[in-house]
Amino acid sequence: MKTKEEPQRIYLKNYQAPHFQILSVDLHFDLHESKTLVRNLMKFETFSNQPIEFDGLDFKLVSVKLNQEILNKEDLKITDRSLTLQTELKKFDLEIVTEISPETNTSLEGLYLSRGIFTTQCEAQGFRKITYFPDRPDVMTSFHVTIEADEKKYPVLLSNGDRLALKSLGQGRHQATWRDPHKKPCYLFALVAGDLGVIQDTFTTKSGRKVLLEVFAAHGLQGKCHHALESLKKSMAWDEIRFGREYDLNNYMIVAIDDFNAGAMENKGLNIFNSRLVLADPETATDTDYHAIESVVAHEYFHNWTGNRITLRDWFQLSLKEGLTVFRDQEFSADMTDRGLQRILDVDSLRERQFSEDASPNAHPVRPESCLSVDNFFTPTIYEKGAELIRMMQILTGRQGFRLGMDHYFEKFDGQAVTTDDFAAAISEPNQLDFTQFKLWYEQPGTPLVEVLESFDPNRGIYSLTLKQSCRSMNKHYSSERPFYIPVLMGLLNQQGQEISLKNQKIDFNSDGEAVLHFRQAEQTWEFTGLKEKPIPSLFREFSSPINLKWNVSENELLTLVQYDRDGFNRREMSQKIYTETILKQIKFIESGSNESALSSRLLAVMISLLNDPSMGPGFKSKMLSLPSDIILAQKLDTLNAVSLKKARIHIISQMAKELKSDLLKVYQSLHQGQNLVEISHGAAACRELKNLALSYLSFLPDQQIQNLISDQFFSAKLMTDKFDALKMMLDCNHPKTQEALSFFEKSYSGNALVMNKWFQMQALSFGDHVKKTVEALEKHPQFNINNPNNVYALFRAFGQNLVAFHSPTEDAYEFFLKKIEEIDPKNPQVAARLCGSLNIINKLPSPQKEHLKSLVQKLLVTQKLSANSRELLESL
Ligand code: HT7
Ligand code: ZN
Repeated sequence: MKTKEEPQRIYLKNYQAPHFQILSVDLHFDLHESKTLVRNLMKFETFSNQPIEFDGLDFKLVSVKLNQEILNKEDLKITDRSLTLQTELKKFDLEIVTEISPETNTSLEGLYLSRGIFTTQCEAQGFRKITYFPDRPDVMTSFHVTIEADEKKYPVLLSNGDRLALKSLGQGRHQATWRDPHKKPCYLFALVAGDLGVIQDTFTTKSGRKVLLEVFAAHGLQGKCHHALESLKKSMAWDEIRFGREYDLNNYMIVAIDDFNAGAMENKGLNIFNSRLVLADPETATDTDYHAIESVVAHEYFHNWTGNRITLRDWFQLSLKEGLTVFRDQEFSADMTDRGLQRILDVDSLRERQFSEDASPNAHPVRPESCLSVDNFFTPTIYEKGAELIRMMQILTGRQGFRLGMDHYFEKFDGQAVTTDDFAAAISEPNQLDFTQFKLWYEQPGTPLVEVLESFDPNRGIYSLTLKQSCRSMNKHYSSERPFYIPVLMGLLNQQGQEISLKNQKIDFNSDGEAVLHFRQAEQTWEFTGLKEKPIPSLFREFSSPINLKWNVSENELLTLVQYDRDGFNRREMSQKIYTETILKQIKFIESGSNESALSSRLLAVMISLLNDPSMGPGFKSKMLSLPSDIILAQKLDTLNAVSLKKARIHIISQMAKELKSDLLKVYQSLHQGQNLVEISHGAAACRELKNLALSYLSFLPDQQIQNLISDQFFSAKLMTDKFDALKMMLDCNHPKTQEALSFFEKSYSGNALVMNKWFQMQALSFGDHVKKTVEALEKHPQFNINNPNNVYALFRAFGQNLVAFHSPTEDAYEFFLKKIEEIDPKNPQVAARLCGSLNIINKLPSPQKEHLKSLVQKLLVTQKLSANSRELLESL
């Protein structure tokens, strides 16, 4: 009988290096759906007599042998989560046999079955569901793997590294052996066995290694794998040029799996992907899907150096690999598409996902100090804010200096398990910078608020710019009181919008020649001399730091920046500032019962000139004209009143549509033709984005001509983007043909799970009415399966992210939503925990909604046996 052990909170400060080494591990899998036997032979060397602790969970222990002698289970300390061995031996072999049941593993961690394919997911702590092992990233070893399985059902048998042999064993079974020449932690172990189709290609590295590239998917889907394969080749070439990183194995495999908790996993040489991030063709994938596939394939590939060759000392260092690899994939996407547009996309995503988290009770530092569940570390803060910290380092060192630092990092730490401090030291050393204060970004949670104060002395021609910083930690375990080191990329414009040279000013320029203010104190002032008139500052160009800006500036100056700033990011940023202020003002009008409109004629005039500007590309134009999302707007509100927010948005868009109708129509009609209707390319995608934005604004007009344009686009679309966007518009504006179009879509794509998810998701995210009722009905749809993470994310998570519908006081959606968490949690804690994120906004809800949600959460915490994953996130609320 195993002792019961509750999950324990773990602390960074308690880290202890292992007192042993595993020289090699030999794993033998005898694969059967309901009863798989795993033989695990580890060669140990120890440096002390302390006991060795092995993690293990949810399997049956069959036997333990020490140097081939069977150990009695009574001689070992065994709990339901660990096994402890005490031995005096310094070098020994330990063989452990376990029995697992992949077919009943609904957690999708460890070894499980997805649509008849055996697959693994070991990050963060899934390996402990396969066998007893010190499941920690600083235990790196050489893996040798043997897989035995039914020859017919599982003709393809894959693991990491080089395949040494594939042979028949008779009686319908066969066996493959694999050896990974690189040492790795067990979270990077992978195994796949199934009847899979494959496409192949090769890539020759800069030193002449010919690498076989393979993308595997269920039979018949090979035609949808080409974009992923092309993306892989581009990533391999890019990493050689930009960071001098070359691939280090003879083959690189990607496998598409339908049941997968996250997006993809960077297992050494054998990446496992959620099929939604591999499969694409023009009729079923949107432009956004194509872009996501390219960037995630790149992300996983880049992990080969940032994560796999150099890995983590402990899970608190997760951002060492994730923040850095997100930064690398963002840079790759910038080079593959358009640098300015990519930055806008990345910052929008940061604001929506990470800023919301940082303002919530579940805020945490980029390097957290404690946790209950390691799985909860895979957050926008660790990933996206982590990437911003790397980007700030690059601003401080300049691009060349950053490359020197990266080269130094790879050289110094290759093959090791290290920390974010090691990384910062590696970047600072060749650049002779002191990152002591900068590292507070890793320790303090929260988004700093930077307040701008300006003054101009016309007699002396001196402009003074004062910046004040403050930061609130929403998490009681951390303080954010110490001032951050904030790099401010900036410029000054004269009142006509021309750039003023800063050459003779007393400020710093980084090695890329960009003016950068080193803002390190709570309050700091810079003086700019020799000026004839008050300049207009352009601050935080390229969004040089992840902060919120408080700047009381006239609409005139803002509009000058919108029209003339040479920094494209800030042009768009200032347009967002104006739209945000306009919608917030509209909310105030609505709540005070006024009929006034907050949309100024000056703003409308600028929008018309933007729409008609022939020098501006369609991609940038659509970013300049798009309104901030509800999630971003909610960050500026003390209280989220869903009804006023909806009314304000409808009012502003309807007004815009009315005033800009002919210009919007002209844009739509000029772009809704030719190659834009059939071509998959970044250029055509940008045209589609702009024309569909224009049409979506027009959709708010009660106008038969517009309604016809939308339904014509839907029924005649050749590409999924056009079909999807048109259907979304129909749903959002209660178009009379919405039901007909929904049924048509459903019939057309019935059986295609990835497209059906789009159908579920767009209904759950709809701006229209009665969303909760729709979600409840869709849950019973024959193609909805609550055990499939993509289905759950498409329907329930999307609903939770639909601020207006989810928090509408008449909908009473919370009880329904918490029931779903309760239902999913025992089957798949990771998926349930991802739903909890929607509740982070709790403190912005008006009474009595807030109290109602709080009491439902308390009820769930008290009465239910929740996983550590969900418990940790709900307890903070
Ligand atoms: N490193 C991968 C993380 C991941 C993951 C985390 C928790 C649960 C399931 C998971 N599957 C993959 C993804 C990445 O960042 O590349
Ligand atoms: Zn990653």
